[in-house]
Amino acid sequence: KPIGVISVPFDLGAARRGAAGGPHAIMQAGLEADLRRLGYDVHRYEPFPVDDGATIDLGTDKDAIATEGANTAQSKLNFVREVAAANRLLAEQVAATAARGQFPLVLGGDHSIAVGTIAGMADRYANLGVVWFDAHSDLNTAETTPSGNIHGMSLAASLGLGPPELTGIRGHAPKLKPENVVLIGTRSLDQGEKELIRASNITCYTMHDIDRKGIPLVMEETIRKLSGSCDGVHLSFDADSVDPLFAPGTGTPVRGGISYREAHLALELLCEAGIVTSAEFVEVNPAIDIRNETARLTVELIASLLGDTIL
Ligand code: DIR
Ligand code: MN
Ligand code: MN
Ligand code: MN
Repeated sequence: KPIGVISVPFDLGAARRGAAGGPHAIMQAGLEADLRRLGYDVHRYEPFPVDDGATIDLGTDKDAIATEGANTAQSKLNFVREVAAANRLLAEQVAATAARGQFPLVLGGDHSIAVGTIAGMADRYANLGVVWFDAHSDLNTAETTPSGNIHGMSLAASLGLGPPELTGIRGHAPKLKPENVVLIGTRSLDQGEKELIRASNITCYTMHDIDRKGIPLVMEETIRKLSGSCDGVHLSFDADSVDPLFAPGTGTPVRGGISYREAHLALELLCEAGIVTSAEFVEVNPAIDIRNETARLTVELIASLLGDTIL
């Protein structure tokens, strides 16, 4: 079982810095040993050079920049040039990893990197499904974003909505069809995102739905839907989908998330279904974590997705 671990130390898409340390924190928490224990042949790719320090003063106050040019469209897309550059590289690396027969496992980084991962996988799968665990929906566009932060726009970009620098990576847009997208754990939506979800065929299991149906039924419905219509399935897992009680080390925590066991059970059920063809774990921010707890949770969740069982 070959697996390709791709580290993406990039966080210019986020509201605050720190998630660039995610890959290192997750490796420190013992990912590689766990994968080997589960029988995987682990291929680790060196974190690629992302355009960051060369053009960005690390002391830059992003809010100040956003306010300065608040009336221009450009101001609504913080660091879009850097985000696009990182995602072009990532898309290429993901596509190459999959072409070698390895399961691409991407470690973020902020959630803007989903653009590149999905672009790389959409090369292979014309009907790529996506399961998007997140407190948010990341469905903003330049027109609707309240923050200008691109980690809140990456799913929209993958659906072909957003700036051409992002939607056009690897030459074709859209990468995803709305009917192949399932959001799980949603509890913080901006107005434009709500309107887009209501007007589209995107499936959205909010925390309200999870409370009512329970994770087993939510996952059963998700698996049935995607296995019927998709040739591949990408799991995009934002650490903030989990309740901050269990995942404190993330940049935009929202209380009322899925519990420790709900997160595990969801990924155990995805594993059992055998439909996932790539995965990414994003928004782990060691700078605000507590004893690397969120990175350690992430290692456990990756193990559940990849076959670890209690007994
Ligand atoms: C918010 C926050 N919807 C935005 N999004 C986050 O800035 O667009 N996504 N934090 O993970
Ligand atoms: Mn090998
Ligand atoms: Mn997200
Ligand atoms: Mn989020």
